Order: sequence, then structure tokens, then C-alpha cells
Amino acid sequence: MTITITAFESSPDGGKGLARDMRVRWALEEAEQPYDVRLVSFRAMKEPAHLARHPFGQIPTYEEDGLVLFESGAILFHIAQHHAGLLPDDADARARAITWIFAALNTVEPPIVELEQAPYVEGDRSWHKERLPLMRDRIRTRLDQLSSHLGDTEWLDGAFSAGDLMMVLVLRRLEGSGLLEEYPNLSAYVARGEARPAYQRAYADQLAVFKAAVD
Ligand code: GTB
Repeated sequence: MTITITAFESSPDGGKGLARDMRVRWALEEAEQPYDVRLVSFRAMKEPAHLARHPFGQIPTYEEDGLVLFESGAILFHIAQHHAGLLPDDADARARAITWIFAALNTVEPPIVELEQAPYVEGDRSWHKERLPLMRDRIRTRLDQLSSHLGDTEWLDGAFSAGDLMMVLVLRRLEGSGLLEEYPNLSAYVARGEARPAYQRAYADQLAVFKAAVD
């Protein structure tokens, strides 16, 4: 019955908790479920043993009692469905919280990832610099809308939920871009998520892995 997840053996984010295993770690901490971590190198991720768990050769994965899952959104949803603490009991509120998981992944994250990856995939093209303001404005459109929705409330829909967990971690990917700081209520929202004891434990655990790798 032990849960095992996978994470980077040495995360390229320098221990900042930006890799997607953080979504699973935080969810398991909120759900108060103990878990083991199998650390994988970039090479091992593309080998048959890991590809059997994850067809795209990535992290995170989740294993429990013969069940093997990949995709951080699906893993979060699975954890939230099976343990208390991440989804409301009321059916409509539960459906709305699940909607926010999808919104974070399908509506807010894509333009953020596009900006993040642009230097690697197109940084050497003559038009790259011209595209940067367009990409930033695309993100602003989503942040404007999210900021309006959140207003001065604490979480996206009532009590903290898996939807907030996913949204906070998606917004964290803007660190260093200066964009989140343009929205004080969204910055405060992310800070509220980061202040949760379960987040703190998850963050400390992934940082310990990174520190052990560089020592
Ligand atoms: N849709 C999948 C999910 O949500 O689970 C995406 C999984 C994914 O992109 N995994 C990445 C991975 O395994 C790690 S999280 N990459 C290795 C590969 O594809 O070969 C993405 C990530 C990586 C690094 C940083 N960073 O350095 O800041 C942040 C996020």
C-alpha cells in the first residue's frame, strides 16, 4: 500500500520546487499520506523500466498497490478523490474545484510554459525578441482574468482545494518573469499557498533531494 512517486535525481530548477513532482508531494502532504520517492536521472527516464510507468519518459509518476499513474493533473485528481482534504464534499463545489485543476493546466499554464521554453526552442531566431512582449501579454490576459475572479478572496472557490494547489504551482512558474508582481492579489494568493504547512514540508523534501545531489 506504500505510495511511490518519481522525481528528478538532480532537479534543473536548483531545488526551487518548480518541477512537477512538487504537485504530487504537496497533495500527498495535504492528504497526510506517507510516500517514498524513486529518484531518476534524465537517462533513466528514457529507459524501458521508467517508460513502462510513463510513456513519455518524464516525471512525476505515482505507484500504489499495482496502480501506476502519470500526468501530474491525473495524479492530483486521484489523490484528491481518495483522501480527505483536497476536494469539498458538496457535489457542485467538488465539480467546481476540479474545474479549477483543469483551468490551471489547460488555460493558465500553456502561455506560461511557452514563455519559459521560448529561449531554449527559439532563442537563436531573429524574431525571438520581438515575440517576447506578445507572449508576456498573452500571460497578462490570463492573469487579468484570474485576478478579477479572485478579487480579495482567499482561495478560488471557498475553501482551499486541489484547484488552488494546482493554480498556485502553475503561477509559481512565473518566478523571475516579473509578471506575477503586477498583480498584488495573485502574489498574495501564491504566498498563502506557500505558507501552508503541507506545502512547506513538500518544498523542504524536494530541496533536501537537490542538496544531497550537489553535496
Ligand atoms: N504534462 C506532464 C505532467 O503534468 O505531469 C508534464 C511532465 C513534465 O513536463 N515533466 C518534466 C520532465 O520530466 C519535469 S517537470 N522533463 C524531462 C523530460 O521531458 O525529459 C517540468 C520542469 C522541468 C524543469 C523545471 N525547472 O528547471 O525549473 C521546471 C519544470
